[in-house]
Amino acid sequence: MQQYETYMKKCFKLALRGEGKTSPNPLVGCIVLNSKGEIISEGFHAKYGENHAERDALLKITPEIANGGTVIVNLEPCSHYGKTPPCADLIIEYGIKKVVTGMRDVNPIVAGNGIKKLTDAGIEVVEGILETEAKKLNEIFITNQKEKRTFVALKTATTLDGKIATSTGDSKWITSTKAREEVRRIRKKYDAILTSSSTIIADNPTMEHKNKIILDRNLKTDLKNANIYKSGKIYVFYDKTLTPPKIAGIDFIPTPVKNGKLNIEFILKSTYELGIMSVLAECGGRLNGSIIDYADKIYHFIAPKIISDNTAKSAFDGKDVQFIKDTLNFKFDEIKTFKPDIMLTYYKLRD
Ligand code: AOF
Ligand code: ZN
Repeated sequence: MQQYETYMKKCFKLALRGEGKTSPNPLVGCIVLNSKGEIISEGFHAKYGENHAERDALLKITPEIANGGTVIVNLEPCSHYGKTPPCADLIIEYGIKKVVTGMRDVNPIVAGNGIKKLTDAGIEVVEGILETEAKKLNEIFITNQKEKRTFVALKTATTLDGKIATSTGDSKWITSTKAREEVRRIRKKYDAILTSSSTIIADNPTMEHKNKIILDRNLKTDLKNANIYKSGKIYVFYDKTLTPPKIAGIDFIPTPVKNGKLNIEFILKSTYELGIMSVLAECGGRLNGSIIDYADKIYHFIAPKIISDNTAKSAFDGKDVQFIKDTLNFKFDEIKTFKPDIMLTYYKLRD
């Protein structure tokens, strides 16, 4: 068992090499051991549409050397004809005698059928090795498959007293270079970043990314000159009663307005329909106060600074909570250090 966990961790590492490139498909890594228990191959799902991890690992070796061996993979091998034939069939053809998995596939066309195919062929299957970690690795894929919606992450960077800027709007820089480099790495995990007109107007950020979602209700950002519009595919959500200009490279999406705000539910439904499986929201307090209702995961950078001014801008704003029993509740996940700052990750506590 201990040995399987070590190998499973190696599968996670291999899987992560495809991070940011496999959407809407999962992150998968695979190791093959020969009958003596020695590693003879490894593989991973590198990019959407390319070979699955198991196929990638097995095609590097012959059935002769794999015969009687073990396949270790973080996701149940597939049983369907998709972009490639079923991985379960290839595993059987290669004479593998044992398969060790991290989690069952949540894709309904596979869900247990891969395991069944393998056991029907007389292969021993050991399931659920580091299952919690395996599920976390594919939290986006699981949310997409089970809930048919875009996974929503939110990033904020605050002082110890939860502020993102002083009362005059000064925010450069609350966190250190190291912390900001980590933000750039986090962005790559997501299909799109999401931000708002107020952030664009206040900070004129670039937010390097292949897909950018901008919430600009009144079309008041500088659509021609603001840095954010200079690269990537842009989606601008705006009040549907207005008429947007025609600008190459920008998709304007008319959006219903509710209580003076763009309807977030509509926006998140649209992102899913656009094939955007995950977003990272990086906004100011007001929008954060709305998005937080839909957020799955929060990356919260904290600098060891205190502003101590109730007119300074808060990371989350706009709710009217009278009692502690009415707060939004979360579950802490991990703490990482980016000296001198820390990054706290937490998840929405769902009932
Ligand atoms: C992957 N990579 O390594 C594994 C996957 O679109 P297709 O035909 O490639 O099939 C995608 C499904 O295959 C995916 O939803 C998941 O259920 C299963 N396993 N997919 O992209 C992999 N092992
Ligand atoms: Zn497969």
